[in-house]
Amino acid sequence: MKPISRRKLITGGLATTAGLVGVGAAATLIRRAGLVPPDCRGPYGPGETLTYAAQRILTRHSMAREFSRDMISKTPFANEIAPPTDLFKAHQEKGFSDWRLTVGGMVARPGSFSLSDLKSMPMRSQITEVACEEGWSYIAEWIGTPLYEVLHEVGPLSEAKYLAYFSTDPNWWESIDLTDAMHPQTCLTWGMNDGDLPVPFGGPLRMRIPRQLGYKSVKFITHIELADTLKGLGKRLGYIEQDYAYSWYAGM
Ligand SMILES: Nc1nc2c(c(=O)[nH]1)N[C@H]1C(S)=C(S)[C@@H](COP(=O)(O)O)O[C@H]1N2
Ligand SMILES: [Mo]
Repeated sequence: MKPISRRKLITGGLATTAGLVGVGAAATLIRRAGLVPPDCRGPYGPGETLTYAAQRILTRHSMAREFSRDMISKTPFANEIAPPTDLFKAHQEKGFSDWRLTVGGMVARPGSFSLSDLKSMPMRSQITEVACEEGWSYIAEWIGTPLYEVLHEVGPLSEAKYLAYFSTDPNWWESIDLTDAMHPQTCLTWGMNDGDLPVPFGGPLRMRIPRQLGYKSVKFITHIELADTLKGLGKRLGYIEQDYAYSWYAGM
């Protein structure tokens, strides 16, 4: 007998629910359970909902694979990045001593953290893979502050559902839900392979989300915003107004 795939199981489950309680009620249930990704029009929108719902139900607490030290890539490949702005260059000249990460939006205590503030919190080192949607990948050791440590400092309000993160590069920002934000492997990364995080790899501060594709791991992080909706946060996060066709949820 062929084993039933996880995806089929979920498809079947959602369809059965719809059959039992009616399409409208099922849609409400699915939405209430937080299973609709924000770039999708609704529970029955295209594949995105299925992928997201399946991962949320089956893998909420699962971990991205961590590798042994001998599997660290000898020549990690840094994707091309936008030329640094004058402001970034000024920070670079000062060894990033004035770099701040600000955290605002739906939090009880908005905060501003220097790199040394972040480094004084409990840290995590993990050997994980960066996988680009274009097909290449590499493995490196990433050292940083788990995002949940920072969230603990600022106190997310109970209405907060999403977390958007912004960089000095205005074209690159992303968002995740609070499940991924609180995940133990989601880290504000400042070190790589036993050294400071090099600028081509996102130094001085990069969001690493090893459970999702490379484009969610935004480099040069300066600001984090918590919100109950992604509408109105900006062009990239409007439902179908994304600049490019990447899906919002990029779980792997
Ligand atoms: N600020 C910024 N972050 C970014 C990018 C970028 O161009 N600018 N590229 C993204 C993409 S598409 C990928 S696949 C990874 C690549 O990571 P790497 O340069 O460490 O290989 O970074 C992501 N983060
Ligand atoms: Mo990418």
